Amino acid sequence: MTDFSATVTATAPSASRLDAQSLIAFSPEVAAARDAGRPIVALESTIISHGMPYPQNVQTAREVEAIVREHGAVPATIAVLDGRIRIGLDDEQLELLGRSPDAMKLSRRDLPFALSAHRIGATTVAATMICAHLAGIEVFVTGGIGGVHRGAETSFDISADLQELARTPVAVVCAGAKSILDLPLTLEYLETHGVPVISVGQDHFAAFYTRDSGLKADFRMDDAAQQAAFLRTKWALGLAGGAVISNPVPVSDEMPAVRIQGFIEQALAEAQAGGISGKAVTPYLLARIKDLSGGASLVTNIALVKHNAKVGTALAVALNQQR
Ligand code: PSU
Ligand code: MN
Repeated sequence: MTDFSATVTATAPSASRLDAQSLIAFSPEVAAARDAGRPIVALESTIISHGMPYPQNVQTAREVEAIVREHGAVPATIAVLDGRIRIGLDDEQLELLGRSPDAMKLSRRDLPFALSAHRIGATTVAATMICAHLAGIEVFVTGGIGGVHRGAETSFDISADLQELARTPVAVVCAGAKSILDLPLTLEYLETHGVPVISVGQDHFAAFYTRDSGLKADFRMDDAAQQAAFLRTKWALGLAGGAVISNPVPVSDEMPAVRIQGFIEQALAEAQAGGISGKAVTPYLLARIKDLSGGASLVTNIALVKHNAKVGTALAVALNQQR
């Protein structure tokens, strides 16, 4: 009988070494926080690479991280570099991501490609949720989530963020979703997939640049302890998925609704005329609205992310206390 055991042992270990944990690299700060059982807040990177221009993107990312630290948690900005999911980025990595034209926008479908092909990748809400969950992080702070696009009944353009919210147990703190999207349909879609939308400080779902979408959120919970109790209960029941924590932009940073609506309509019309499709749609609209508003939308965008960082950090601290 031929003995194949040598060949088997020679090949098997390398195949079995490729598990999720071997694809993750923690920064020293995040690794220390994990060892100490401290609260950690995940932060996305598509907002850095595709959501804001350089250098405001890198500057904002650092300031948001500082807010998380100030309020008692450890920030973990997530991206793909050198074939690893990076949980926590150093200055050099953040800079690379913020100014590299090669940075890919990674959603669920793209993660294996960027990792296996060693590409530079920024994670969207969907991909950041996946990576945060693999890293044992329960709270993730961003600007706005993707949603059902206007005209989705013919384009089928529904962000993978919504499916991810239905399946991956991470709470996403955001300023709602932009009205470049169809917000009523976005809420319908979330309802169908069992994703709770929790509003902070008001009854209505937030609309990113403006506080009020005119649409009621499912639940209002102003208190981090209340939000944490809700999430602990959801997950104790074995209910899959996360939750949207909708935190409206502060009044002082809000944009006038009529003004922003005009820019949104124009950007949408230009996107359609230019045949922009697929993953390019959202970055195109964000950049156009920024230009049309003379940079005003960027100021609001930065302010709301910082506000979300405070609310998200309070939630991470509360979840840690209710462990
Ligand atoms: N909405 C924003 N700012 C953003 C994004 C959405 O207000 O930066 C980014 C996020 O990374 C989000 C992604 O996950 O766009 C959604 O892209 P799409 O619509 O292609 O799914
Ligand atoms: Mn899309």
